[in-house]
Amino acid sequence: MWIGIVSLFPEMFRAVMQYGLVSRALAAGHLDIRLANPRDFAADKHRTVDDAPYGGGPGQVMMAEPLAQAAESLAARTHTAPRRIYLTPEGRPLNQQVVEELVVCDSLILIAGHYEGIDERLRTNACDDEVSIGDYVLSGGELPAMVLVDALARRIPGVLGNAESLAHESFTAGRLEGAHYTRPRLWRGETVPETLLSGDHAAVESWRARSAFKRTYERRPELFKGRPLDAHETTFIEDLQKGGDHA
Ligand code: 6GU
Repeated sequence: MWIGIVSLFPEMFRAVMQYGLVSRALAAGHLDIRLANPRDFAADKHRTVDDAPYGGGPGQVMMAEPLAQAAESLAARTHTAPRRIYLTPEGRPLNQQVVEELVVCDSLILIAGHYEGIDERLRTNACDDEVSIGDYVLSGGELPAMVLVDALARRIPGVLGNAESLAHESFTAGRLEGAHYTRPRLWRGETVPETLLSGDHAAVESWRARSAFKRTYERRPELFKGRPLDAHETTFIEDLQKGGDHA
């Protein structure tokens, strides 16, 4: 997957590009990330990229032309027409479904805005999509762009080693993950659930399913909406309501 990013602070992206999963995806050639700074496309010697809003009011607005040129310089470096995404709190909320939808794109351009926003004409003419990472306001689109890059990278085929870590994971199956434990067996007086030490694979699987179900039921019951419960899950709920959970 090819991702171009338009940002006034391209150095911020080192944070994701030099560490962890994204850096591995880059090194293995599963992912290619290119950056362009709209300041390099400013028309004046002060390299101005923002101006006062027409009609007055506080704050500054990012000018359309430097952003458009930065995005176009990136698009010229890829072979497929990239889907252009503006990161904004007014965008559609990012969730795993949106990630799955975007990861099938060959190329993306992510546009990170600053100040009070970007000129509306860029949004309507040079963006295909708008994405938000939640109902709170950040000072710029860089962190949201990094969030999206990370979520995408781990869904690119070949990036995650262990297929199981995907299959069992939160939201892939429409639920949260359950509890995990590792050594030592006794930590500060607290032990590990017996079933996990039993070596009984069927019992372990069942324990994990219950643990995941319990967590989802207690914290995010709305995730079950639109998905009928199976017989096991119905029994889990009855157990939980009786206070007799085992996970
Ligand atoms: Cl995508 N941008 C900004 N500036 N703030 C946000 C956001 C995006 N998503 C949530 N808050």
